[in-house]
Amino acid sequence: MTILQEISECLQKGKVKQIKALVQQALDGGEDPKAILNEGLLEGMSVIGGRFKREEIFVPDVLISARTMSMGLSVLEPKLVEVGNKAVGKIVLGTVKGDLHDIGKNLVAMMFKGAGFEVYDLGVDVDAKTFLEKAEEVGADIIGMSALLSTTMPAMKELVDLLEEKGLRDKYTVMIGGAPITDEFAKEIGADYYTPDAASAAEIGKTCVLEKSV
Ligand code: B1M
Repeated sequence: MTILQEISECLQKGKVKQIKALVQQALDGGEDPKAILNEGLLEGMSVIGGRFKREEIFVPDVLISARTMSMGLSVLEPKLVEVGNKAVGKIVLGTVKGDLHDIGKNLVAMMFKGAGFEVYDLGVDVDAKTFLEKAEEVGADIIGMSALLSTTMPAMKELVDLLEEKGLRDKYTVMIGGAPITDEFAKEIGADYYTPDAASAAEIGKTCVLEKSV
């Protein structure tokens, strides 16, 4: 078994205590941090997602794997985030109201930090008003929302509507993502960008802010 497979297995089995040492061992052995993320941690979480869907495992099992994932990510974060000197811009980020999934959102935060952004992470279960208040307070360029449940996707539209209502729609770039989100949905609710993963979110965010500043 390769070390990346071991990491995936460790996450699937929810071995919270072992994961840090294993990720560190992989880094010390010269594995690419992105491979550790994609082929180790995310691969394991994808297996867990499939088992959860087929009802072979249940919420407590998923929670343990999610905690293991976060532990693994904490070792990986400094390697994934190589911040440049100059602040590119500011993003206010969170998971929408009613939704407690934060692993993807945390990855998005990491990638934006790595792209040189100041990241204001509001956590989970964030309503539209809170997103907007924070964005106004810090002078954000981007508001980023994550949703993992089909039932919480509509909460994204509430922010777009609130921005329209306050005459602030053009002030912010609205970016959205999460497993059930699509490009079509983004267009439908009037968000500026949907991206399928954290790395492309940061790339697009950076391009956007740099273009606006020219
Ligand atoms: Co939940 N859950 N969950 N869960 N969970 C899903 C999402 C589900 C698809 C599982 C399934 O049935 N197959 C399903 C949703 C079905 C649906 O609505 N379509 C589901 C369900 C039903 C539920 C509960 C309702 C279960 C219950 O209680 N009966 C409940 C809801 C709680 C709530 O939020 N109110 C629930 C609870 C949980 C746990 C708490 C146990 C745990 C979350 C722990 C945590 O996040 N701290 C959990 C988990 C872990 C999952 C799965 C297994 C994994 C999600 C994950 O972290 N993936 C998930 C199954 C799945 O997705 N296949 C599932 C890894 C993560 C890196 O991916 O977040 O998609 P993701 O992020 C990606 C991209 O989407 C993108 O970047 C990342 C990759 O680079 N991205 C963005 C994300 N946000 C972005 C924002 C952007 C741009 C890109 O711009 C701003």
